[in-house]
This record gives sequence, structure tokens and C-alpha cells, in this order.
Amino acid sequence: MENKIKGVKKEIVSKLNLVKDLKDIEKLRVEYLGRKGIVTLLLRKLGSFSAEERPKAGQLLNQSKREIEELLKIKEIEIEKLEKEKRLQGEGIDLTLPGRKLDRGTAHPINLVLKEIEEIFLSLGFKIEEGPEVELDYYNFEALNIPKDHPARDDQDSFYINKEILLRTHTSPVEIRVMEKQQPPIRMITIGRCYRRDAADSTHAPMFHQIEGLAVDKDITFGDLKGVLTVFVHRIFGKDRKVRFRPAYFPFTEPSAEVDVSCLLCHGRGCRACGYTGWLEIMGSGETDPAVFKMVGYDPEKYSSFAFGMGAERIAMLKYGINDIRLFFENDLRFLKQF
Ligand code: 2NM
Repeated sequence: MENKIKGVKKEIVSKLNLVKDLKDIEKLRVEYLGRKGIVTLLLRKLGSFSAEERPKAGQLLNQSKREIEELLKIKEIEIEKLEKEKRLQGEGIDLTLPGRKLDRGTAHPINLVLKEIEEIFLSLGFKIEEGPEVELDYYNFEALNIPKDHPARDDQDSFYINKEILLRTHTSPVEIRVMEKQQPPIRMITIGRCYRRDAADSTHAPMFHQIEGLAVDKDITFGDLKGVLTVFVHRIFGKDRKVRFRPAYFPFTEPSAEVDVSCLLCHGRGCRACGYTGWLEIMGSGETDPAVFKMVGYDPEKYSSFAFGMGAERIAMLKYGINDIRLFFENDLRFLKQF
């Protein structure tokens, strides 16, 4: 028996040397350890051994079985390694090839302009305030002295959610909310998305960004308004720009003025971009109407203010010479990568 086992082991070692792939190993495993394998059959024969012989032979056989299993496993790992190396060589991986290029993003031009405007007003002592984009009719219109029959209230111009709730059409409700909870002095700006049911064209989009500001104190004058907004225009468009304040009307300011900047293209001489006027309108402004102060519980005899508001898209279009607002919302990388 002992000799027989030794013979089997020798045989398998020499056969293992001839093995070429994993299939050959599997064949050997079946040949020796399978249900009808040589070792299995020997183990089955143990029953016919005498009681003295059986324990020793059994031990020997079991140990040999483990050794054979081990030999097969070692060979299998060796072959797997070889096959992997061969496969990698066949694939011809060139580790010196450059990697795939990652598409890097850029800051959106609207964000660039918003950041720049924010920094100008922060440097002038204004604080940033925020408010909801889904707003009550009260804050969006009523408290701003915009009467029920005002055309800006038309269902056609606003996204109403129900009778009292809408997407804000401007950022002015933020000023109302700040004044409601805070006493003067106030120097604040607010920046955010606004929504209007306009048909999209080269100058209108259903969503756009506004920047508004408000200063309230005991002795604020129209001179403060002109001074702050002139500094702003010079910083955002350049010192060589002229600024003009033109009388206007808004329900929430009295007096009111539109702010114009001398045309960036023709420097005031008149061209197509400015409608041959030499001026471009960039924002609305004014002193808060006493009716609005009364709504928030401020005494209009005690306090005065100036306020202003502008569209970020319009400022960006003028600053970068963009002629269609829709370009900001198309996310075309050829456009975005230019900023
Ligand atoms: C603007 C443009 C943007 C404005 C806001 C306020 C109030 F009451 F909420 F504080 N008063 N004025 C405002 C905002 C005025 O141009 C006329």
C-alpha cells in the first residue's frame, strides 16, 4: 500500500510538469481526486483492509490526498499568473500613452458678474440679505405699493402658484422683509433669481438674476444715491464711462430715476447698440416711497432712503458684448469657455 501511494505521488508530480493550462489541471484533479479518481478508489478500498493495517494506511492516504490537493493548487496559481502575463502582453498596453482629457468647467459669466457686483457693494459697507424665491403676493406687490390693477400684477406676467403665492418677479420683497424685522440704519444688497412669464427673445428670459440695494438712515439724500451708483458704474464698466440719472416713475419710489451709462460701443456718439442715443439704461433707482415705509412701520418723517435694482444678465451682456440673453441658459461650452 505504502509503495502504491508513493508511486501515485511520483506519477502526479511528473504529470504536473507537463501541464500547460488550467484545463489540464482540472483533468488531473478529476483523474486523482474525482468521484472515480485513483486516490478516491484507494480510500474506498480501505474497508477491505485488516483492523491492524487500516489506521496506518488511512492516515497515509488522507495525508497524500491533502498533499496532492496542495500540489494542484500551487500549479494552478502558477499557471493563472502566467496566463495573466500573457494576456497583458497580448493587449499591448502602452503605459506612456497620455491619459484621457478631463473636461474642465469654467465659472458662468452671470456668476462672474454677480461676484464682481457683490464685492463692489460689500466694499462700500453693504450687507448681503436673502429671501424666498416662492413669495407671497403681499411682499412681491402689496407692500411695494403696487396696486391690484397695476399691469405688473397681470397673471400673464407672473408665475402664480395660487391666489396668494407666486414666484417672485423681482428681489424687492427681500427689502420689505428686512425692513419689517430690522430698524434703520440699513445698508443691504440682495442677489437672486426672479421669474416672469415673458416670451423668450434676445432680451427676455423667464428666469433672470437681479441685484437690488437699499440704504435707509436719518439723512440719506438723492446725492447719496448718485454718489454710490456712480462709483458702482465706474468700478463695473470703467472710469471713462459717463453716468446719467433720468427721471422715471415706479410705484415704490419717489422721486425715481433710471440710471444710464454712456454707450460702451460708440462712447456717446450714437450707434445701433444704444439706439443712436449714446446712452444705455442699466438700472432703476429712487428714494423709497413714504407709502412703502408706512407698510413696514417706518416713520417717513424720520427716515429717508435710496434703493436701486438691476438685471445681472443685462449688465453681463453690456460688459461682455453679448447680444442674446438666451446664450446664458444654453450651456454651450463654446460660449461658456470664453469667460
Ligand atoms: C428700484 C429698483 C429696485 C426699491 C425697493 C424698495 C423697498 F421699498 F423695497 F425698499 N424701494 N425701492 C427698488 C428696488 C427701487 O428702482 C426704482
